[in-house]
Amino acid sequence: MKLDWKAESMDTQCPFCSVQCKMTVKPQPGAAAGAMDYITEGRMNAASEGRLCVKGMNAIQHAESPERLLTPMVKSNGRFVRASWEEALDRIVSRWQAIREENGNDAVGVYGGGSLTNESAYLLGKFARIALGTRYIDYNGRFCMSAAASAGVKTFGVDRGLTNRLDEIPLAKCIILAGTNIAECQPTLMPYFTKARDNGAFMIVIDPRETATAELADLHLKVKPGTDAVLVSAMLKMIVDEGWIDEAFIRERTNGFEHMKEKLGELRLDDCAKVTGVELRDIRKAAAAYALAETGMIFTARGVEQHADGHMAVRNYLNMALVCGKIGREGCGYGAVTGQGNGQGGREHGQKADQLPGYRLIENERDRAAVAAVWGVPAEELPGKGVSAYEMMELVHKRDIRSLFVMGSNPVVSNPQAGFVEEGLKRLDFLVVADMFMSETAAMADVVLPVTSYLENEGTLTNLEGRVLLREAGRPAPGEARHDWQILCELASRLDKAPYFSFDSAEAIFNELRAASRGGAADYYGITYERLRREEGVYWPCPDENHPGTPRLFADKFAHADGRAVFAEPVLQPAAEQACDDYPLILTNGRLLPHYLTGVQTRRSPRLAAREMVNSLEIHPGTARRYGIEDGALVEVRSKRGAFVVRCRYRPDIREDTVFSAMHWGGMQNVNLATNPKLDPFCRMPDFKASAVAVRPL
Ligand SMILES: Nc1nc2c(c(=O)[nH]1)N[C@H]1C(S)=C(S)[C@@H](COP(=O)(O)OP(=O)(O)OC[C@H]3O[C@@H](n4cnc5c(=O)[nH]c(N)nc54)[C@H](O)[C@@H]3O)O[C@H]1N2
Ligand SMILES: Nc1nc2c(c(=O)[nH]1)N[C@H]1C(S)=C(S)[C@@H](COP(=O)(O)OP(=O)(O)OC[C@H]3O[C@@H](n4cnc5c(=O)[nH]c(N)nc54)[C@H](O)[C@@H]3O)O[C@H]1N2
Ligand code: SF4
Ligand SMILES: [Mo]
Repeated sequence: MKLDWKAESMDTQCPFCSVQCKMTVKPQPGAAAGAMDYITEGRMNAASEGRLCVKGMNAIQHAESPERLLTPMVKSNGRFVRASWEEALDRIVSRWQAIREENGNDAVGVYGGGSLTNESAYLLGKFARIALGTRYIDYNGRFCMSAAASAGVKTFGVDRGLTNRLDEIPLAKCIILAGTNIAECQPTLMPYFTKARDNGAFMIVIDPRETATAELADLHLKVKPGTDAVLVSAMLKMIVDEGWIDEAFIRERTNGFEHMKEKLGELRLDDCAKVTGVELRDIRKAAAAYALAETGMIFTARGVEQHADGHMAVRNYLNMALVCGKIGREGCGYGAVTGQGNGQGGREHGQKADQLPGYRLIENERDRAAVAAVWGVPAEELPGKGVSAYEMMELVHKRDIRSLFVMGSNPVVSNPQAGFVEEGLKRLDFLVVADMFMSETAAMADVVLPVTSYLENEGTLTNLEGRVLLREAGRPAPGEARHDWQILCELASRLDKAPYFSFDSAEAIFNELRAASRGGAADYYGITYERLRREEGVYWPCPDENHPGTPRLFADKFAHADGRAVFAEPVLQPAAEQACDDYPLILTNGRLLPHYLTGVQTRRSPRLAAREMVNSLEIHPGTARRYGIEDGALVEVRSKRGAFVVRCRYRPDIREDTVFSAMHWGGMQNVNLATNPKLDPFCRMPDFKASAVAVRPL
């Protein structure tokens, strides 16, 4: 359905975070004759309840930006020139064919993103495996909640962001918000938490900084970055030693408690206080408040997860939920607060190195056979497992990967140790980027393909609750921009794989996705566009069209074969890089309210950009003075990997041993020039959030 964009209101969904607020964009006569303005209003729906934050309200500005890419761009003698789609696609395919003939199929890698719709993410996975026949595909979600995802799979047997509905949050009597800054990152969810507090919930925030979210807290544990796993071990020990546990729940619904308890015996609480920088008295207060409350919920996000032990840190938080029996019943649960608009769906349908649609595993014979049957290929033809996002960058650097196809990410800014990544990308024989804008990564490409935005590109996205939503977007594509999935179909057809990619709508792709996910952990089979329109969203798993969907997980059993959840061994030592004489401070990083990820979109939205024009370093005034740094001074922040340059901003409420910078800028302001690429052994998440650094005034 195409709309007369200039005359009619249009319903769509915010292009940014995982809440996926529904919105209506309304045209208004502009100030100048014949000009058009648009206002964006929130639309009633179960997650955002009609609210929008400042990013959603202003998203229209980047979609309308004069910087939108309108034609394919091809590099010639180091400069971009406009090209027709024919030229651009032919050039890509002929270069790929040459590279594959010379170096094998695995010489072409694919790098996706969590902003892509389910349809595009699904098709990108199929494209890598069927059209290119490469094992190398991964996506930016590896940097996002991969630690929580792998932890959920190990502990519960399945990973879905929230185990319960958002509207149960006000029923919780104690809430732990660990490394999650909801007030800036999912602002429209804040009323659920203020309601809980108004209902008498005890609120615990665990963060090295006093964030806007921490203003909610009855108790704020100002943890040292990278030490959550140990902090939680201390809480667990107190809970177990005091007998504040749910014995019946442990007996009937879990495995591994005794082993965990035994390991806790080795923990020395005094050491925990030293390691985490949190006083034992406060740790005990938090443990008691959560364990003794009638109901309770735990939420984690990137502050806990983006570490070399992020997987175990999350598993330890899940240990807390299990030991207290606070999961699977009303007002209880766990939430990995997913990040990107389709961070959840993007991790379910095959963009990940080890994964096939429906959360199936590419190394599992039955899973391979099921998906190969839907795709109509012999299972042996599907490539095996590849490597994680950052490890792909290492292969790029080594020139094992000669060409990269990036769809929906800006990896040169968002990868750890960004200097090394940039060096690698320069060594590629051929870089292709599909984007709406000339991002930092696109600027390095040989061919850039213009794609449609949330106003133009219809498709489904799965929000942080695991609720599948249909984004209806009816505006015609600007210029010659195309949908991501259309580009994949065009390329596949030129690679002689047209029969596997003959889709004429997002809905047609979704119908194949439904079949491919059928019987998998993330089963979408019962979800149809028609249902999504009627019901405004369906929670997976939903195995057939008469199934109501699954708002609350684990009510009777967990997803492991025996129906039980599994305790993890508690962590006794942090894995993070430690401060030393040369690098005496710990750098952590994260987000600011008005910007989104590497800022490609929000820096092009004048009203958002105006709120934070440049990056800065948050530093405690006491610490700053020790290094002779005045408020507002330009500083260099250096780690073993590299340095970035920003102005500093005094922040009396940050830990004195910690500095913080945002991730929304590239170039010399890029915090990732200094971050640590050490990977978590379970999920291959880089150690983004704790790097030893030195800060000096310039
Ligand atoms: N405004 C805005 N909203 C966004 C995004 C955005 O870019 N901008 N991005 C979206 C995406 S993709 C994501 S993944 C989410 C991210 O959402 P969050 O994870 O909430 O965001 P961050 O700011 O990265 O990190 C959260 C907090 O972790 C704290 N922290 C740092 N180190 C540690 C630690 O070791 N332990 C603990 N407990 N806390 C620590 C930081 O101080 C920070 O306040 O937000 C989504 N929403
Ligand atoms: N230091 C540090 N680094 C981090 C993090 C951190 O907390 N600290 N967080 C990590 C996390 S959680 C994440 S999610 C990553 C994200 O980092 P990136 O993957 O780099 O994410 P974006 O900046 O959103 O880049 C997405 C690009 O895709 C484009 N785009 C948007 N929508 C679409 C679409 O529908 N199709 C196509 N083809 N393109 C589109 C945008 O214009 C933009 O250029 O960064 C990670 N890096
Ligand atoms: S950024 Fe997130 S909270 Fe804000 S309007 Fe968009 S989806 Fe909603
Ligand atoms: Mo993310």
